[in-house]
Formats: sequence, C-alpha cells, structure tokens
Amino acid sequence: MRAEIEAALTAQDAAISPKYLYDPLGSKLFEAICELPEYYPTRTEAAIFAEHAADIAQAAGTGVTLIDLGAGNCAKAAGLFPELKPRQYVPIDISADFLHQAVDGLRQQFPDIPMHEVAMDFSASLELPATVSRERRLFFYPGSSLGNFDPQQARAFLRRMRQALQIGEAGGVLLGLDLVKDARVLDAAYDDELGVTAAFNLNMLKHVNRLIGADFNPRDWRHIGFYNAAHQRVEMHLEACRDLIVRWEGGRRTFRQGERIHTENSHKFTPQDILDLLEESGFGDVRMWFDPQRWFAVCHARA
Ligand code: AVI
Repeated sequence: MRAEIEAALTAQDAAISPKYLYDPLGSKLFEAICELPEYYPTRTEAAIFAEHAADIAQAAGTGVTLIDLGAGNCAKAAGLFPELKPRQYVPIDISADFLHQAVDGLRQQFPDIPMHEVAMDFSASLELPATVSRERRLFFYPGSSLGNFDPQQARAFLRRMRQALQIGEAGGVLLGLDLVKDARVLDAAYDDELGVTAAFNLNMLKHVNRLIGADFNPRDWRHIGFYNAAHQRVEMHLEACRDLIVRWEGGRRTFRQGERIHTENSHKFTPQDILDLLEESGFGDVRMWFDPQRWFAVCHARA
C-alpha cells in the first residue's frame, strides 16, 4: 500500500487510487453524497430496482449466493432481499469497521439469511473464502462502481468475476451503470453546492497522511470535479492552491500552484457500451432496465 501510494504521488502526473477515498469518514461522506439532490445515481438506481424488482429477480433467479461488491452500508442489497431471497449474503468492502457495523445491524433485521462479511480489496483479487457457497453466485455491483475502473481494467475485472462464477453452478452479475448525459447534470453531481463531494475528495489527503505518514494540509488543496466528454468520464482532482512541498517518511514531492493530483475517474456509458463491455468479457443473455429519463441502467448478464 505504501509503495503504491508513494509511486503514484511521485509520478509526473500525480494520482492516488480512488480506493483511498474510503476510510471510515470517507465512507460516511459518500453516504452523504448519495443523499444530495445533485447526486442522482443513487435514487435513480433505487427507482429502477423498485419499478422492475420482480422482473430483475426473475432474470437473476432466487435463492442465489448474493456477493455484494463494495457493500458499504449494505442498504442496496438489503432492499433486494425480499425478491431475491438469497441463500447466503456475502458483503465485501475494503472499509472493515464500517462493514462489520452494517452487517451487525442487518443480521438482526434478517436473522434467517446466513451472512458472511469479507473485508478485502476485491479490486486486487476475487478469491473468496471457502465458506462462501459456490452455488449460483450473483455478483452485485451497483452504483456504477464499475465506472471507477478504466475501460481496460473494467473488462479485466468482469473477466475475473466470470471466472469466479464458473466454479459452481452457473451464476451471473447484476450491475448498476451510469449513462452518458448532459454535462451540466454531471458537473453538478460531482461538484455539489454544499461541498460534500469536495470534503469527500479532500478527506483522501488525511487518509493518505495516516497511511504513509505524510503531511498534506487539506486547506492547501481544492476540489475539482468535471465531465471530460472526450473520455466519457467525470474526473476528480485535487489542485494545489499554492506552491508547496509534501513530505512523508522517506520521501517528498514539490507541487506548483495549480498542479493537480488525479483522484478518481467515473466513466459514463451508453447502452451499447454496456453490451460491448459484457460481451467482450464473455457474458451473455444481457438484460437492461432504465429509468424514464435514461440516466441510469441496471443490467443482468449470465456467465
Ligand atoms: C462509488 N462511485 C461509483 C462514485 C461515483 O459516482 O463514481 C464515487 C463518487 N465520487 C464522487 N461522488 C461519488
């Protein structure tokens, strides 16, 4: 982790992986983002799941081993329990404390569903503990989190999912993906009026301070979030407000005023992009559901 962050910080175009946005405070700030009027993905996706619940459950099947990637507070998957009736629920998240708290609450609410939480960085490996059933696995990856990978990484990740699905009775994936839309809607969603997304982005610096003993001062940086149409993605950066030097145990980096650290890409898709991505990764029988404005898509595909 230290080597990865140091290499990313000292590269000519400094960048830090978006996974470091999620320390306990970062996870809470992300929950707050999902409540913002500007951040339409969460409520739009929820509306699609509510509207098409029966159809989605029919495509995905009931009694599945529901593997929730980046589960966070587990609320999205819990909303599907009544329709999907999972035989086992496996929430996975990098933020261990947040995950354990969420699952403790959920166990009381759904005592009949066996739950097995796994705190791990699933972007590195999808090798699951032996206690996770191999039967009819359904990888649930909502919220357009796949969009935080670059297209090549997204394909590689989907291929790994497909491999992990082929070890038992054939399963599938249930994804939520954000669609290309007017840049003004996207700009507002990633640079909100209250500055919650700014706090979420800046909090990464405090997280990195703890991880590698760096001395980033968030007050020296400002949040940038905008839609880059040429790359079909929203980009988040942190921009230095003045010339400064950041030091950490064993290293340092000079930043000029206006120099940026790239912290996140959030790719947006057309329905055709989604079909191509899934088919290139070996999935088939793709089904998609949309909201009336076609701002977001939920899709199911078989391994
Ligand atoms: C988690 N992920 C899908 C969010 C997104 O929209 O890319 C993270 C986020 N970044 C800024 N706001 C929300």
